[in-house]
Amino acid sequence: MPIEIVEGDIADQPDLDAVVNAANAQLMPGGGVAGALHRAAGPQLAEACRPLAPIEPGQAVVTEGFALPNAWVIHALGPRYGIDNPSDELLAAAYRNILKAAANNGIRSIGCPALSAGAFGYPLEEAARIAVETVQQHAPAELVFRFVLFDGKTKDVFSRLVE
Ligand code: AR6
Repeated sequence: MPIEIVEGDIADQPDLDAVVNAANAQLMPGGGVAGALHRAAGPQLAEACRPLAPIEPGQAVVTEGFALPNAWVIHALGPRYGIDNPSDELLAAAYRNILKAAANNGIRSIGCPALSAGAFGYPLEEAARIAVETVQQHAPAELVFRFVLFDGKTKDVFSRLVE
């Protein structure tokens, strides 16, 4: 299963079935990825999220994509580093639950940011290692999985791990 690594905006990946939101527990618009996706999807996304919240660290839930170019959004809650413990297991669980959500909804291609590596404070190298290892171990061969990373440094760290 080839993992794709690109530098870009998670809200601008029109060729994929689903994008992953680095959500908060309330599934509401926030900063970072959640802000970008809710802005691009429009207010219907928050309405669709409301009955699904709150979620626990490591969980993932699915909604439509509304005004996004993607049919689906998989909302995953990463751990707040050092606060939601054990952070490494919860981060791996989030990626496994993204893959489960994809399988349950017939999703064949996914764009995904670096969960927990922004506002939630996870050290980049560690967050990237868990992300890449978990996806490599658990993604089915036919799934397209694209890490969409916001800056060159993050992209370089992920690229090195995938090689
Ligand atoms: N596209 C791709 N990656 C992005 C984008 C984007 N448009 N914007 C930021 N990143 P974060 P978290 C990168 O903070 O750490 C929110 O406020 C960013 O540089 O979005 O899981 C929520 O409401 C970083 O590498 O997610 C939650 O409260 C990575 O995406 C909280 O932040 C994740 O950054 C979630 O924190």
